[in-house]
Amino acid sequence: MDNNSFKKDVFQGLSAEQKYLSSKYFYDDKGSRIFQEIMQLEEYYLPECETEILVQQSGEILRQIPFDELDVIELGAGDGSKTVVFLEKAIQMGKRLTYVPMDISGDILEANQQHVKERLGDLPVVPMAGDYFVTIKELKNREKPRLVLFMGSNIGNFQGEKSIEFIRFINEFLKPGDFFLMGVDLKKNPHVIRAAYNDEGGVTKRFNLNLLERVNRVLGGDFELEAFEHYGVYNPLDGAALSFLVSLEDQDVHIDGQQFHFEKYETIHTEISQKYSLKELDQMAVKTGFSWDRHFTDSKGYYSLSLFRK
Ligand code: AVI
Repeated sequence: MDNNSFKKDVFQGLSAEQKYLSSKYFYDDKGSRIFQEIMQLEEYYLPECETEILVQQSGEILRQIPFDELDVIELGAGDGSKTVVFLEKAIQMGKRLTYVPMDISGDILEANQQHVKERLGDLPVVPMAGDYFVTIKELKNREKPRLVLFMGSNIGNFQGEKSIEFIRFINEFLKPGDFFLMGVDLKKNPHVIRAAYNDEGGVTKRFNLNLLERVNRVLGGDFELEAFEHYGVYNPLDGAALSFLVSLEDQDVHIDGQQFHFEKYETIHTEISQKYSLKELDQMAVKTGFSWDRHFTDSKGYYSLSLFRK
């Protein structure tokens, strides 16, 4: 991540009437490690639900996709540990796959390749490091049918209409008959959602505060971390789980010669994790140009792998 655009974004966010910092900046090395801890938390139910669906329903999902040959293109693929289950099932069913994992981090893609090699031997893998908005265009001329994967409820972190714009972008990349499979966290008992973003052990708090630590580390800021608190809230009216950092004092913070004032209890908005209903997902499919969709949910009905066909 280049420090100039980080600095520009931080200055812009902290100068706004409602202060904000983009959640994309959570994921430096330390933040990525804390996120791995979050994924292990009792309260953070999402990964377990997604894995359950992949283990139990990959066959059924793949039966909807009538192609013997397929490019499986995964956006934000990470280490691929969950996807392997899906790929393995596809191979067992006799599909001839090429797996194209995309991620901003080249290091994680190496781990991904290793993982896939151990489990699936000679499956052709074409890793692509970089921003997938850019790299995906390099695949335009490939002829095989496509299945794009976007797992982990990452769609929830897009602000407002940005989620629709993103899915439209995927739709435009696909050819008629191609598929898009997306992991989505569903609306449910608000207590369950609230707890997922306010774990007892304070891991989510560390995750959120690491943003300020990163500003201190990379941009030479002087945030006092003890003077800020994590606040996570879920609003059932619009399905948005929001995270904030709350200034516990009237205070000034300096970053590279620039001063930012915080009133006592002023907040910095740091993340949205949007939750959807299945009905909203149906509407989303239509709105973004897909002609068919079907949802595969876990046994508790907490989470969906939603399959859209162009
Ligand atoms: C990566 N993303 C889907 C997570 C989420 O649930 O929105 C990030 C996260 N933030 C706090 N806990 C987890």
